[in-house]
Amino acid sequence: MDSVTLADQKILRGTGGETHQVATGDVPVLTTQQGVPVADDQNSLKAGSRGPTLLEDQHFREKIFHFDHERIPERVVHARGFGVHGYFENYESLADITSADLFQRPGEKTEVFVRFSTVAGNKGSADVARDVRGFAVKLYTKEGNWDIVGNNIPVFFIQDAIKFPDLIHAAKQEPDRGFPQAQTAHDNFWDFISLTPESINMALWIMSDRTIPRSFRFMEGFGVHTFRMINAEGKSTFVKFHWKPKQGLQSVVWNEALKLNGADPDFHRRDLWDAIQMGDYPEWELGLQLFDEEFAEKFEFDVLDPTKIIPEEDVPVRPVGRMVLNRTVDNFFAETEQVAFHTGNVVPGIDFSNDPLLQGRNFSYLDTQLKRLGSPNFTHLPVNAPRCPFHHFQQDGHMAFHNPKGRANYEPNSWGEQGGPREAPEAGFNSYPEHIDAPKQRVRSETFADHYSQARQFYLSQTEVEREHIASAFTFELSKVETPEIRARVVSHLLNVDKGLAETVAEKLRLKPMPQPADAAMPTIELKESPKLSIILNGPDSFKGRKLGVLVSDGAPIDLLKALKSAVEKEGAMIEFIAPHVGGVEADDGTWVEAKQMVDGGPSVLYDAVAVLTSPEGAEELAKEPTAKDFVSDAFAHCKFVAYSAAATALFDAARCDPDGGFVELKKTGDAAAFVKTCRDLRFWERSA
Ligand code: HDD
Repeated sequence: MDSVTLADQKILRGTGGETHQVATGDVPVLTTQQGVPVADDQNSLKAGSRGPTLLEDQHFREKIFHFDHERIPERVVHARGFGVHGYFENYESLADITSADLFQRPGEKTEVFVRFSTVAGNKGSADVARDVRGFAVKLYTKEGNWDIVGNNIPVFFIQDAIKFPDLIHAAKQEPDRGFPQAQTAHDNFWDFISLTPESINMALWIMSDRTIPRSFRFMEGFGVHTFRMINAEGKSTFVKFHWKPKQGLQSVVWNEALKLNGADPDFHRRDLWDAIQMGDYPEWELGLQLFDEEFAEKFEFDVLDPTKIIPEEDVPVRPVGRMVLNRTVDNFFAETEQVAFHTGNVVPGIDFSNDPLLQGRNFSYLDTQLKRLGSPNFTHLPVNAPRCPFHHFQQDGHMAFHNPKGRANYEPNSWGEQGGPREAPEAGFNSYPEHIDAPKQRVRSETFADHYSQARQFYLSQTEVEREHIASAFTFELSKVETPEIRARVVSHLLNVDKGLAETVAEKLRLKPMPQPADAAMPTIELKESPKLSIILNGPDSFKGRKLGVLVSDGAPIDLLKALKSAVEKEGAMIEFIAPHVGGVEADDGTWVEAKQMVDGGPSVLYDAVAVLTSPEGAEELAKEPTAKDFVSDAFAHCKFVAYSAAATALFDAARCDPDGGFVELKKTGDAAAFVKTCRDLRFWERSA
């Protein structure tokens, strides 16, 4: 419904003083769900002005009835998510590899819907929890919907889907107490991990900064499993899917994450919303790692094992198209809540591998949608419906919108052209006819048995700073584990990954005595480092899409302020002013500078870099504000770059910050552009050394 402005309305006062906004002109009339015009939406029907409410009040009853049923079950995992629309654009024809229609024509655009999510937290939890991020993409192709239901980490905790309920039970709130919410720093989670050696590679990934991304825009996505691509001749090529952000990779630091969750629990969704509203559309390239049976045979690990990667240095990622996210939803519930992804949704030309986790997922997703959305007709909801024509004989059920016309609702039938849709043996979806001749058994393949080598490779591929963060994350999480035996068991696994890492964690925990290394089915092998696994080594080459927060006071130097604003905007970045009063400040030439945030509500954790532009009197005022001091000392602690006008040093003194190489004094307007260039490095990591 269009918004109603006061000018459109006639306002009447009821006898109790309540406001009646009465429809006039083009403003639509409020109706019941049956379309009956409503005369009074302020008062229920009563016997007399003070009498009991009457049962015959149909409008009241319908309104309350509907309200009582507004909630649907939240997703059992990935409950907290944020969805947006966009498109995928194909670079070149991939007809030699796959017959999938969307990859046939260069420049072809396919509509997409993407839902990013956290895994463990409930719907109302905070965005920057340490957690894996879901990265689910629905591609509405001309031959049906294809869902790549991935994560921002290319490996998973478990090898067989039968363990998924145990993993998730252990990760979510403990059942007797109902907490902790949205965090893995508790006994049950680490108990499960320490008893499940196959999860150790993933444990290294989740203790890295990958699980505290700066934004959805700055993280990779992965299909995780090996899939197949099948071409028109029926030839199969194995494939792993990658989404590479053109914005580069970026994460926050842990102390920042803790503060962010208080300052803005919606930090990630707000970031994506703001970027799209401003026309700064995030982009990812779809990359394929393509390989054949021969490679699969000789690779050190089983390509069906979802706890392993194939290093990009071994099989390069081939960019085949780009995805642009350019439209926010019209309605969160209708789209983000009701969207239903399913790994089983593939199109002709794409097929599954025998990865046991993928096979299990293919069973789970349909089931969960029925529970959550309440009807097998969830595909009729606009966000889930294919954009291409569809014809089938599935009918009836709750909320059926698409029951076909005509007499035939079965197949085969002899009704000729009126008899409805028919099969397409060639063009239709055909499974790859893989030959299988094997005994039925409950076993784990021996080719899945090496649980530590890739964990070691991941750890050694990180920069020094990132390794420290991993050690600190393990220490933090295990410090919240109350049972010493569980802490020791985790460290016993780390001993098989890297002795130095295990010793650092043990020391920080004051764990004594040092446990023995965990029993391993296979010795850890030395793999070559893979620089692509580091976030810092794959950061952006510009400050574009990032945000500078400028703390200003009355008397702020207007020339520097303007120079900074123009340099930031020239880079394609955002700038926000933070002031002691949200109304703004008066700059040194009398110009009024509007603030976006009051300093209490705009801590420096919300920004990628900060500046302090003030006058001597202004700095003195700021120095009395605890939140202004925190603004500076947090930026310092989080290794952010800081620009400042000379007077700001009084605030730095009050905040006990010693300006170092990451502090840039703006002496003249020309220094602003140089500062923004410095910010391309995102952090002054030397400070953390
Ligand atoms: Fe899953 C949701 C990703 C393993 C069962 N999963 C869900 C979502 C993502 C993933 C991104 C949210 C989709 C959305 O935004 O609506 N899941 C993964 C990845 C996995 C994985 C990358 C491992 C590689 N999942 C996995 C297993 C099972 C499930 C092994 C069960 C056997 N996942 C579900 C589910 C969910 C789900 C219960 C909950 C809500 C939903 O499906 O729609 O069916």
